[in-house]
Order: sequence, then structure tokens, then C-alpha cells
Amino acid sequence: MTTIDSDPYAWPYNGDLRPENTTLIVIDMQTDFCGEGGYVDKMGYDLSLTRAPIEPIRSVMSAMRARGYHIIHTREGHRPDLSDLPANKRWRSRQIGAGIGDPGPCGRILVRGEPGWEIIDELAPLPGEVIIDKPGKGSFCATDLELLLRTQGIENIVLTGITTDVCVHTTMREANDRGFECLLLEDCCGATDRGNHEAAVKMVKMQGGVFGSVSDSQTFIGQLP
Ligand code: C5J
Repeated sequence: MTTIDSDPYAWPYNGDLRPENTTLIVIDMQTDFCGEGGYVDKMGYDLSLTRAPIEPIRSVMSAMRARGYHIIHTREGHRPDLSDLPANKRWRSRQIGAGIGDPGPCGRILVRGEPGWEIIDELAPLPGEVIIDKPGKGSFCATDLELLLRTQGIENIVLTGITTDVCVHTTMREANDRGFECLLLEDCCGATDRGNHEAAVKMVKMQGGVFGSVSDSQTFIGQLP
């Protein structure tokens, strides 16, 4: 029986925490979401909020790599011909002055292969680590993530990345509904608004842990088997 001190329950619920059945997922740590000239910057949000999780994620990723846990990265982005970009998503992004597919300081915004779409150097995937390219906010929609998790025998998912209230939350909800046991590491996530980050963390803890449980990087690293 191995668990991590978490709120509202010690995670995972069944105490079965092993490298073989557990993955870290690092969501959308791309220049477009936390780098100068990227999508979030163009929308005028405070980059310090989405950059805050970089160091905590780095520590968690290094501890999990050292113990042989699965590591999965995701990237939000669209095909260069924008054939997978819903018209309403493009229209809304243009409303706020950061049109997806339009040129910007880091190349075309949220387009696969452009500099802004790349994962930041500090959290670059190692060769052999899984990268999921997703056109939407959730990591399960229009990807092979679920197939990969089931094939590898993964039951527990540790969620990190940006943004807490959008892609991290959507992925956590999708995973929870599929029966995966989820842990959110609070300081390893960030949102474009501090209040939204706090609200998103609080939502997880309702109803006895409606989407899973919540811990932090130092507690997690200190107790990880
Ligand atoms: C957003 C994301 N916020 N990665 N994407 O549009 O959360």
C-alpha cells in the first residue's frame, strides 16, 4: 500500500502506485502558452502565471524519470492547412487579437511545426517519451492517448501543465470519466488568471474528490516510491 498525501484523499485510492501503472502527463508546456510572443502573450495575459509551473514540473519529471515512470507530453496545435481547426475556435481567437493560424512573432499561432508550438527547452521530451498532438483542449479527443494508456497498463495519471482551468481540467475530466485515477499537482499547473487556477483546483476536491485528488510537487517527490 503506497500513497501520496493529497487532498481530499491519499492517492491513489487503492494504494497501487508503481512505475508500471502510473504516468506523468505534462500538458501543453509550449512557447505558445508560456513564452514571449506566443499565443497567451499575444492575448495580453500575464506570462509569469503560466511560467510558474516550469521548475516544479522539471523536478517532478526528473524524479519520475529516475524511477522509471511513464512520461507523456502533449501539444495543442493544428495542421498547417488548418483543416482540423473549427471555424468558431479561429473566430474567437481573432476576437481577442491572437488568431490561430495567423502569423505572429513565434510563427503561425498554434500551428504544428512552428516555433511557438514547440515544447519549451526546459521541459523538452527525451527520445522515446510519448508526445500526443491534440487539436483541442482535452488530450483524449481525436488522439490515441486512451489506446496508449490501456495498452501500457496505465491506471494512475499525474497531471501537470497549462492551463489549469482549460487543457489540464478538460484532460482530467476526460481521464476520470474513463476510470483513470488522477492526481493534480497544484504548483505544477498554472492558468491565465490566478482566481481561475484556484477555482479549478478547488473543483477537483468537491464530492470526495470528484475528478481525483490534489497534491504538490514537494510532497509528491518526497513520497514517490
Ligand atoms: C488553452 C490550454 N488555454 N493548453 N489551452 O487554450 O490550456
